Amino acid sequence: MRLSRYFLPVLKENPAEAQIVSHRLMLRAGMIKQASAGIYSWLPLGFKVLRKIENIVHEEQARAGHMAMLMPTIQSADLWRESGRYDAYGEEMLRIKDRGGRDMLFTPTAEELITDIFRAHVSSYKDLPLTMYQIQWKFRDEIRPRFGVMRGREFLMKDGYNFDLTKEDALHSYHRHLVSYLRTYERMGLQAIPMRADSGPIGGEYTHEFLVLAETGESEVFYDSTVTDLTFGDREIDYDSHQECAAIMEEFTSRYARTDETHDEALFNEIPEERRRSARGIEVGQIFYFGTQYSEALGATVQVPEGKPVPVHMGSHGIGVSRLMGAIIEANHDDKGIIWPEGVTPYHAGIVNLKQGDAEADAACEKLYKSLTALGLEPLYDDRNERAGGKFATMDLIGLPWRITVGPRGLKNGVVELTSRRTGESEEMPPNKAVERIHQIYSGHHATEHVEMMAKRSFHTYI
Ligand code: 5CA
Repeated sequence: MRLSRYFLPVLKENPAEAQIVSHRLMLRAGMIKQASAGIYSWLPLGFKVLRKIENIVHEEQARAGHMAMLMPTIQSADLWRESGRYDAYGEEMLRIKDRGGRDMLFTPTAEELITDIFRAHVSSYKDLPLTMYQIQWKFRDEIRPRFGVMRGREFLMKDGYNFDLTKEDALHSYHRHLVSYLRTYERMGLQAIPMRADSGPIGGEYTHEFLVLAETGESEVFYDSTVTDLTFGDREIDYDSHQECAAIMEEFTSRYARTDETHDEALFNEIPEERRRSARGIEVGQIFYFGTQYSEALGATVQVPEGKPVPVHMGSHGIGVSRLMGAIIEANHDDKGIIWPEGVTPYHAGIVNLKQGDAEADAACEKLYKSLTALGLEPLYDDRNERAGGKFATMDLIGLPWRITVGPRGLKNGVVELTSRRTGESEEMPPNKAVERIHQIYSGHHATEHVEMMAKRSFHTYI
């Protein structure tokens, strides 16, 4: 992409309405524009990052054996009356009437609709286990939408639903989700800690929230400081193994880590004092096991070899896809702007031409652009007729992790400059070396990883 043709409405001034840094930076970097309270348009740069986040979610869901599908945003109230949640959900639900006077609603979550699909098509225990998910817009009429995409009214959520024959199988699904979420967040450069939480209007006996520690987080959390030493890394795991998933669950949830809703002061005080922490966190996901609550209400049963049909055990699992963008920025920025982790960066590298119009500099930039593109990478080339300071400020603000600076002086010596946005360190090298380095850096994050993974798991495909 060439910046001269890109739609990047960068703001010079700090927008007064933004109270936290991620909201401020997303507005300043021209990523989003508010349409009305808690409802945003996603401009090209913001949309690109949103797609990157979605892709990581899709890839990790596929790895865990879950199928992607898509349900409508507008649903009939009838199903929600059957489950009893039409009245129970309260003011957060946006209720709509169609021209025939029928009660409709904009989905805040989709347990009812997925259960309806299940009961229409699944009748035998042989079709279990089954896990499907979607990434779809949700609407919750929050009293206080704030902090930009962090607490929106319209927001993008990954919501997944599992159907199992027994409680034991459903707990395996719960553990499998926990493991896949750990991987998902780490690939986005985030440490999200699973914490015992309260189930709220979704209901159910088991639930964990995933929290990214940040001063601007809306949740108050309490934890044993040793939980922050845990990382999942690139270990291989067999998602079909109950045992392996349960062991990871145990490893990541046995230490004290709770949100304020479930906080237990007496238990907390059993941790040595120097390890007790209270902090703020951003909730980027939540997993639930709720047994047969919805399947009984909606009649989602399966025939078993002996006896009467039995209600299936269910769970649901959410990731705040649009909220994640705010969380990633809260955790990765400095006073000049955003610093994207490589896994979600909108463009892999910026190319800054210090002297646009200089034949040699222009030619070197074009060559870099073509070489990077040929390797499957996406460069963003600042080919505008602007002074160097302005170009650097834009690159720093939009936060691409790597910048190649090209100028006539360096080219005389056969070099360009490669700069890391995170450390600020620069190194001079020949252009082809810079291309090689960037290629190397991203090879671990490359799409082929997904292709290889899909080839290994043959029992379903997604998209
Ligand atoms: N049905 C379940 C799981 S599929 C569910 O709705 N869970 S939830 O209520 O916890 O939402 C899932 C995730 O969506 C949350 O962890 C949070 O990251 C995100 N989320 C919830 N409300 C908002 C909001 N108003 N703005 C942005 N993200 C939100």
